[in-house]
Amino acid sequence: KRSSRTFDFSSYHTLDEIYSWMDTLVEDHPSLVTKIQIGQSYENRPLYVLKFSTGGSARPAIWLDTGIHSREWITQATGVWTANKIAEEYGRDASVTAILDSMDIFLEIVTNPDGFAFTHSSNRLWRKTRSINAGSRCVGVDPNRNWDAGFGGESWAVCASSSSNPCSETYHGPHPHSEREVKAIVDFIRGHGGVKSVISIHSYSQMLLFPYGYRMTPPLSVVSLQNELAKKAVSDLAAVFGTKYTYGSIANTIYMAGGTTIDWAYDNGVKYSFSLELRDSGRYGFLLPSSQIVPTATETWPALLDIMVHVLEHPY
Ligand code: PAY
Ligand code: ZN
Repeated sequence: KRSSRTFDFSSYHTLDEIYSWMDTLVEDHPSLVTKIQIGQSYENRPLYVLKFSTGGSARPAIWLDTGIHSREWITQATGVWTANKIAEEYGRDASVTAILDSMDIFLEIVTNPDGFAFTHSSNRLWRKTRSINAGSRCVGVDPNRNWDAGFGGESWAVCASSSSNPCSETYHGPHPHSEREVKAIVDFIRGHGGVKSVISIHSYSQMLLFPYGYRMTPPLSVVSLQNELAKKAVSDLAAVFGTKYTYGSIANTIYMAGGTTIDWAYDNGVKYSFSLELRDSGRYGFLLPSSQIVPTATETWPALLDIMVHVLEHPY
């Protein structure tokens, strides 16, 4: 019989392997985990989300996504490990139990499945979606520039925000939410109505980021809170293996970027919106050796828990 536990968490897997593993996780934890489909990708692949819930109706929720940029393989791998961890720790770990006794967790592991399939078949370093751009030979839109928050903006004074050129790695797309993979999440979060935290997981750079990316000034009403929470999270992460993370707003910590996931979430009422940039800091970059999967996921876990517990303890 298949088992979610005998899966090799220390290897990188294909889309089919991850999708089939999701079914075994659901089989192994039928009263906790369900799989829902929130849409279809440009190439008609299903967009699956794991729902962790102990019942109730219209409970507040935490949204996690990994792999919106397909080449960031450590993130989908961390998503798999984290899904298994959540399922195994419910009823054992006090924090996970408390969180799931009053909130639901949604986790989209392969947020850009077309791109992910393409990183396996053709180009390991593909970042964008795989949508065809009218009038251009270049394929794909950057799904972390496609959200309706500071969309566009390549004309701003500070560079590296986003591009109107379909051949660019940071092409923002023809209009906000043009990408099905983005629109599916927008519709899901809007339709749900009770998402209190969005944590969007990228690699690499070892950072914990919060809004804004599209302007230099973070939201003043929450910036000290975000700084406090981020400080605790990165310190608990570092306590595991000594891995050092920096933290701050996207614009102040990495660069300006218009149209990002967490800026959209924050501007649409999700107070606890964070983005993680996992290992490493550049030696291997996107090609992080598989020997680092379990260590990376293991050290990220306490940081995720810090945010989730904070959300649980500060209802709004
Ligand atoms: O995490 O939202 C964030 C920050 C902005 C990211 C982006 O450019 O979309 C940062 C990059 C990413 O994870 O996509 C950083 C990596 C190293 C890159 O591709 O430059
Ligand atoms: Zn990314």
